[in-house]
Amino acid sequence: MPRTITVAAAQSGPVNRRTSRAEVVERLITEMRQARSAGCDLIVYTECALTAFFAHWSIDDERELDRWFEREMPGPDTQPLFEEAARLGIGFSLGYAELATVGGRTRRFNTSILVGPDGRIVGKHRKIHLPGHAEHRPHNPFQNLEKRYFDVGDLGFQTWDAFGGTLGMSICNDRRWPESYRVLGLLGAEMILIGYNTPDNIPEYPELDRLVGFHHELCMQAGANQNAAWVVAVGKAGVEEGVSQIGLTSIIAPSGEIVAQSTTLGDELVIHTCDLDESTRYRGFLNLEQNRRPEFYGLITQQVGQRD
Ligand code: CDV
Repeated sequence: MPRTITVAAAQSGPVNRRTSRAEVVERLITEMRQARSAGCDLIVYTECALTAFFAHWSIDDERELDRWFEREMPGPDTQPLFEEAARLGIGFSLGYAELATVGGRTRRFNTSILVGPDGRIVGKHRKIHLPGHAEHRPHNPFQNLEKRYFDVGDLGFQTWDAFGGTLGMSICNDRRWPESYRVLGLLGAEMILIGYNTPDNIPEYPELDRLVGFHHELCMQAGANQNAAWVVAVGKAGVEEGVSQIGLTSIIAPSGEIVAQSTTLGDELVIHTCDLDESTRYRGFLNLEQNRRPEFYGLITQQVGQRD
């Protein structure tokens, strides 16, 4: 029996900072219906898909900051997305800013969830690698204040049995780190879902502007191939609140090849039928089960600790 997932990577065009959650959810539902009509089993939305990416500007007032976060999922504005998914029988992955109470403390996470075709939450990832800075940099044309607005994710990397396979999630900057894919690979991930907000320039590193798209693809193609997994990477695109974002929403096979990619800087569905047995074949080629050496990881951590 072939094990396939037809997946729609739902690239998002810009979201205005004044656009309400309800309006964005309407937009996501439209894409969900299109994906289902195209035979998709799963639609993947981007990082912080419900709002403009507010880490790009400075917010001093805590109560104002909280307005960008979801206190419950689903909440009143997002419930229709869950209901429509269950009605259509399609799963989804959604990135959002999460306000949570952990150990009696209020925490803010950059989160994504995986939802099954019955509309129930299957899994949750909280972003671990937070880029940017904590202090406002008034001379920059835009900020990346993720280090101020978010706590480091406390759930580690996990996989879930869903859609006939084993799936994992990462969020944006997580994709630049080999350990994200490696841990997911060791946990058996056959498909890794990633949402991102990636500007096409970083104010402090103008010399890297020409390499932004290349680095985006390089880390994901390597991560996919070295860990025998499909990677579905979904971006914000176009100019949002003065910040130009790359798009380049991509579906990458375990061979490392990009098999489908967006061609616009707006809302666009990138669709591909992914054969999970390709992941099995590449695991065999790498002899991943035998040749991976998790017993060395503790040793490496120890050695790095000693050097520090
Ligand atoms: N949202 C992100 O994590 N963005 C980073 C940018 C700031 C470099 C990224 O890794 O794409």
